[in-house]
Amino acid sequence: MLDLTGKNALVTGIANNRSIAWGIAQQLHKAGANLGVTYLPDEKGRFEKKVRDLVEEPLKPSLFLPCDVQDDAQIQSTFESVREKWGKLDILIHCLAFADKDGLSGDFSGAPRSTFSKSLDISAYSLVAMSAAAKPLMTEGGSIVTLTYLGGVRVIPNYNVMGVAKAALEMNVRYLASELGPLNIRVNGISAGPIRTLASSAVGGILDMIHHVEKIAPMQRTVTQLEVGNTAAFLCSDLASGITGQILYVDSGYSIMGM
Ligand code: NAD
Ligand code: 0WE
Repeated sequence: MLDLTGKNALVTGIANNRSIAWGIAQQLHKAGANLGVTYLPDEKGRFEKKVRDLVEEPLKPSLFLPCDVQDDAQIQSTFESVREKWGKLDILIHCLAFADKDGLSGDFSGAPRSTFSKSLDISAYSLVAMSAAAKPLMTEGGSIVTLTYLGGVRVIPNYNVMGVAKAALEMNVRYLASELGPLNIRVNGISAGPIRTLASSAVGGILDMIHHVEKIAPMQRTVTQLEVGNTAAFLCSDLASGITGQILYVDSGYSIMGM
């Protein structure tokens, strides 16, 4: 049975009730995990309040921490808090990405250097930095799960710089899995089909992409945050004890189609 009782899980990437990370957090909670939640701090504290109001009642997280992954000090203090409060960490959910708008439309070759490096920093390097900080805390083994997209292995119009960031992220999964395997820490990615979220809705044409998936995918529909959450819970559980370094597609079968 899928059972995460006694496991401490740190979930990044919740922005609102449409976030994939929110679907994951709910399924980890349902499976009995003890949750910690991080949020991206902003000047007015709006994100903090929004995320706190969302998670507080249903999930009762025992940790609620600001963590901008562009800031090494915030990553360090996040995992220092985990060490103080929990002692050990079992599960890390990496569910965040960012590219400036000029990296998500127009000519791929037109992307500025700063857009490219910022997107790779937030969307790919952050998994390396967080895994390094989690490593000494995963003393009884562990599971690290990140979220990726088909645009990291095939060309999806306008995904542009994010596609390169996801390609780097997927290779990070393999190198990290290789390094951390001897410690019984597994590292995997979930490649989700398009879902309407804050990030995807800010992209022009997401609804057209969803309709395309509904036409082409074997299951003739998109996937939900809670379906992705179930797969994440599986990957974090002992049911997946032999799985590491993999990218698991949760996309209604879309990616198998050639025409
Ligand atoms: P979302 O907007 O709900 O989540 C993105 C999160 O990234 C937000 O919580 C935001 O605060 C966080 N973030 C951005 N910059 C950050 C920083 N510097 N430090 C810390 N956090 C930061 O959107 P989502 O669609 O749920 O995205 C979550 C993940 O799922 C991303 O990795 C995305 O690439 C991936 N994904 C999304 C889809 C989709 O169609 N929505 C499909 C496949 C994969
Ligand atoms: O990974 C993503 C979205 C990532 C994302 C979205 C935004 C919009 C707002 C990263 N950075 C930003 N920056 C912003 O300013 N997805 C998989 C969803 C997505 O985004 C696309 C897609 C799909 C699908 C962009 C172009 C084409 C398809």
